[in-house]
Amino acid sequence: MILALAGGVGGAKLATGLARALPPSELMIVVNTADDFEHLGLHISPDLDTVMYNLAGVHDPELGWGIANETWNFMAALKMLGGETWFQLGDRDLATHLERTRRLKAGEGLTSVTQALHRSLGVQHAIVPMSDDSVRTIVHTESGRLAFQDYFVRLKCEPAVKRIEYEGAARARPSAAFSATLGDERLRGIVICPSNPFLSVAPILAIPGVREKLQSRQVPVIAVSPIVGGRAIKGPAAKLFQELGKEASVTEVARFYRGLVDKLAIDEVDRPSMSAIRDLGIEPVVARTVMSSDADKELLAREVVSACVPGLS
Ligand code: FO1
Repeated sequence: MILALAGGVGGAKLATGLARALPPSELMIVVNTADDFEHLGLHISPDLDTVMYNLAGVHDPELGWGIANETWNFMAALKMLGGETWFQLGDRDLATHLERTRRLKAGEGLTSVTQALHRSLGVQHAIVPMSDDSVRTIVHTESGRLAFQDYFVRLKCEPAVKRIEYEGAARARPSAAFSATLGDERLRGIVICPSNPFLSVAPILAIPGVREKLQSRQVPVIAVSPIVGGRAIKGPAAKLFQELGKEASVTEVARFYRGLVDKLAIDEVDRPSMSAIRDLGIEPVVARTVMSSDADKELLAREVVSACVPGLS
């Protein structure tokens, strides 16, 4: 079994590739939930939904989030009423948030709600939240303390970031399925998707016991760099590295994951950084890390799985 840690659009792309390469019994995808928030009375879980829509094949490939061929009548009506429209909720996507919120309010946990949504959309692979407890990313910026979606969507990642906090992480427990996978004797490798290290992966690692469990496992851990040739494939990763006083490079990604990963998949253009990565005790694996098509996603998934467990994919 392979455990994948994912968040954001890069995470959803590799998760899709992994789901194409491995049967449901051999893959567990654990997703960041620190981007979750309450909005218009609804519980929104952007990363869980992005992975779910991608695996269900209904995602919007242009936006990277939401559902393809979406309609926006709800947003237009809300705008007419003078409501809050900075966070776009499509009509079909809205149903997901309504149903999730209804079930959570009725007392179900986030893992159970997520499973029910997956069943309805025909997703067979296991995608679970990192935790059923509330963890919220707070971004401390030049303009003050910002809730994650305020920073990310409303302010378009413009304020310079000084520090990032994962509120609630210290009290959170990994979801039962995540915990069980970490202790599962069938676990053969761990893949950290090309998700934003600070925004998508760090919240997962901030849950007490997770980093230690990952480190003490006797299975290979491979991360895929979200930085290619000094730039982020999507999103603010490069900007964040710089604002936090680091260079946006695969070597800094390696430094971020030092002590946790055995291998780092980097793109062909980053070959010159191979020896610097090796000096950090991490084995670089050159792969095609930019995923445009489903075939790219599957190819990269097969490469990272076989770098972890030769012969499995
Ligand atoms: N991202 C945006 O940039 N603008 C939006 O209006 C927006 C709405 C949205 C609605 C539902 C959903 O599941 C995701 C949505 N996202 C939107 C994406 C999301 O905020 C980010 O991609 C993640 O939180 C970062 O991984």
